[in-house]
Amino acid sequence: MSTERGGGSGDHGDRLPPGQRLQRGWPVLHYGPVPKFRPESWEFRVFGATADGGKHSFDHREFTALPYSEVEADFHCVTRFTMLGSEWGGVRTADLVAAAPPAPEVTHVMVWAEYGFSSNLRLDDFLADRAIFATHRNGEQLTAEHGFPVRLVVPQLYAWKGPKWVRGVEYMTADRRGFWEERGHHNVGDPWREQRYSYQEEPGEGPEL
Ligand SMILES: Nc1nc2c(c(=O)[nH]1)N[C@H]1C(S)=C(S)[C@@H](COP(=O)(O)O)O[C@H]1N2
Ligand SMILES: [Mo]
Repeated sequence: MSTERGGGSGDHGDRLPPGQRLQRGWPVLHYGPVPKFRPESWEFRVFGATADGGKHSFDHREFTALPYSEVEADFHCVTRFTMLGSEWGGVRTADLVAAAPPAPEVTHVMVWAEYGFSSNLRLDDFLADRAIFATHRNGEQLTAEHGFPVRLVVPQLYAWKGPKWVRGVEYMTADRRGFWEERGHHNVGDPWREQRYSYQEEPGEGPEL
């Protein structure tokens, strides 16, 4: 007789989305090389449909002067590992947006990272309470492999929706697919609905492929 529940989720079952398993430690996962951080030329740009029609740019000192917050959240990778209970420190997306507001017509954002990596999000998902441009995890500065100096964490979506080495946000008045969303991954990416692949998309969940 076995008392184990499906997926071997143990007593964390209620925090494990379907098809995920617990991971101890924090794997490194990305496409391409780890970029080198150059503090003199680094800037975080906010562009596209901004409220004032202009581009906003923060150098590293200006970015780190934005309000600092901490949020507790889990991390779900579409390759099926879940890391529970990290404390992420950094700039909440809401605080960045307050510093560089979007036009009222904005419905989606594209978050841009080094080497042209990108991920698209609905504005509501991007502005979720615990969505944060993380610079720290559990009190320690992010390492280069995990996205130093800044990576996005959107806890209610699969982790590919959180680019590492973020360099900017584009405000959009219509949806457009990012890097993985163009390459077979679901446009929305809700792990609780197991939205892993683009073929699972229902009408209205993503732009045509
Ligand atoms: N710039 C960039 N960010 C990225 C990726 C990538 O390939 N490039 N991969 C994503 C994926 S698929 C995952 S699961 C997480 C992994 O983050 P980690 O390496 O810190 O665990 O980063 C996301 N952010
Ligand atoms: Mo992933």
